[in-house]
Amino acid sequence: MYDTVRGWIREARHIAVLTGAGMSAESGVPTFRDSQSGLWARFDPQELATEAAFRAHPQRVWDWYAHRREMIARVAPNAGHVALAAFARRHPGRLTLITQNVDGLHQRAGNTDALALHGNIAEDRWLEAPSACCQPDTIEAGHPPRCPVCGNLRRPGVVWFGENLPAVALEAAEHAVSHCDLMLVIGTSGEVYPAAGLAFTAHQSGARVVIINPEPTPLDVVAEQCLRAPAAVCLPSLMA
Ligand code: BV8
Repeated sequence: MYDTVRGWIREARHIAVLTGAGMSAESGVPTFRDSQSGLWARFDPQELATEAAFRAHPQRVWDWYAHRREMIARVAPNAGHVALAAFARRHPGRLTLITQNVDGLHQRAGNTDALALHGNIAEDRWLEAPSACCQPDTIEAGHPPRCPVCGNLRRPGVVWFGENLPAVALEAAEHAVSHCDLMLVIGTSGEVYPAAGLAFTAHQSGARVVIINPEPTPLDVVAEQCLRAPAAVCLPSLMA
């Protein structure tokens, strides 16, 4: 099975890769499926990762992201991130990396052109459209920080549930999966759309789909091969 997939990778003209939280699991970043640790055990990410939650409880949501940022600042890309970045470097233009992850680990490993469908947790932006008074150098610290003149809040630069994905990244991802001959779907439960839909688009466009995930997912129906293995364990040999 591994030799078959290795052969498909060797022959592929263009490979599209979609990654999810499982890609960062071996870096020590808990996945969304994992029960939230400690303080956050009683909150459901799908409740917290929304604009409504932020407007209703700005401090709680801000502190949840601050907690996740501190944890992500302490971790490093794993062997899986490194293997994908090394392949992309050795074969310029042959691999398009699409990620649902907001942890920036693919970018830190070297995939600086990764299509970050759900944004980046390290970035902030204004909650309301900024006025002339909303200047980066006068932001008042706080939980969340705000404009001292009009009170406009800073919010994490991620895509919340119910928000549209960045159109440029999504279009580039749709294009990549419609024109690839192989798609690797790594470490995602395949439950969040429109990202999960990319696997179906690849399949309908005639690409082979390979899933790398220790567990079954709803996307398995379009997979020609499912490698039941952790990403950091199998990617280094697959992408060699
Ligand atoms: C949208 C950033 C158009 C934030 C994230 C009602 C109203 C509005 C929208 C909807 C609605 N009903 C449905 C929707 C669509 C909704 C959606 O899909 N909901 C789901 C829950 C049904 N989608 C949206 O809202 C999207 N926007 O549709 O806009 C629109 C606009 C208005 C109105 C309607 C539609 C926006 C979705 C983006 C949300 N933001 N992240 C933040 O991070 O705080 S999503 C977030 O959760 C992650 O980014 C990621 O995408 C997702 C978690 O999924 P996974 O990455 O797959 O991770 P998970 O933990 O689930 O699974 C890990 C997997 O790894 C497991 O399978 C496990 O087995 C595996 N694994 C574990 N260890 C390893 C491993 N694999 C390999 N190796 C290992 N070692």
